[in-house]
Amino acid sequence: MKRILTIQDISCFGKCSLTVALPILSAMGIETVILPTAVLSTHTLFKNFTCKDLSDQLTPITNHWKQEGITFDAIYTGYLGTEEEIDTVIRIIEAFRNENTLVIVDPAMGDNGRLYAAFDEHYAKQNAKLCAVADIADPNITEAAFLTGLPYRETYSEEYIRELLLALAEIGTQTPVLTGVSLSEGKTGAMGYDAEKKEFFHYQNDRVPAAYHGTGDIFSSVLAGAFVLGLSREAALKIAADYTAMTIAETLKNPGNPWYGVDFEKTIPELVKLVENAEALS
Ligand code: PXL
Repeated sequence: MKRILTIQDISCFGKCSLTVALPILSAMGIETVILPTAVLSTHTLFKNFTCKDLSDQLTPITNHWKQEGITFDAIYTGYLGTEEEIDTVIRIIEAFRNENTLVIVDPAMGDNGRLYAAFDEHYAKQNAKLCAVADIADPNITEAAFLTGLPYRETYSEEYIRELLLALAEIGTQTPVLTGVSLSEGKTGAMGYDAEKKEFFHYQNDRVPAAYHGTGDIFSSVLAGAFVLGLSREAALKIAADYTAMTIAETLKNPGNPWYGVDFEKTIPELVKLVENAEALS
């Protein structure tokens, strides 16, 4: 069984980061090791959330794993809180990486043209250092603009998306994947660039008319899982985008749907089928 280490916070309530990554990756048949960077009462879109930083635990925990000879097929990082934490995470990646380890970075820090309240441009620059060591990094357009210094555009052409992807590859990411990319009316999806082969690839599905918190974490977790399972880059984009769209559609069916996250739990059996079908085709 493949083994992945995922490094992100635990938002106890709110369906994001580790409470999404762990069930999704487990459902995909991957042994999932967690390294929690902080414990929050909720994610940061709630008011008055509590936060206990666990940064000082990261090195002792990973030192213990080293002593035990524990290794990983992949390392997947999500929301991180501080610049120092990013430095520590880069050191952990360096300590555990070998030539076969896949490193997947979701540089979660903003959306809709703005950084989340906790972050500034300096943090974004630091996040670019993490993306520089990634095999795959999957920012949204906002994050990509902050990572590369290119302007953020709400309406754009395919050329702009290609420009962002090339700039991300320039930073050092082997295969950048841009999320939330709409290249035609009523469609949304993702576009990637394989810097080694110099090839662009993309996948679009029908846009489900709703935006929910936590969907970026769902997309990234499935994308990470798909790459770890060895699916092709096209199949990885498709399964991540299709599952994310499915969870949003399922959430919309629920009249009392939660504003703080999506009902991804209901579609886990579909995820298992998507993985089985993709594996049978590859
Ligand atoms: O979904 C990304 C995320 C993860 N963790 C925390 C967050 C957010 C986004 O706001 O606040 C704590």
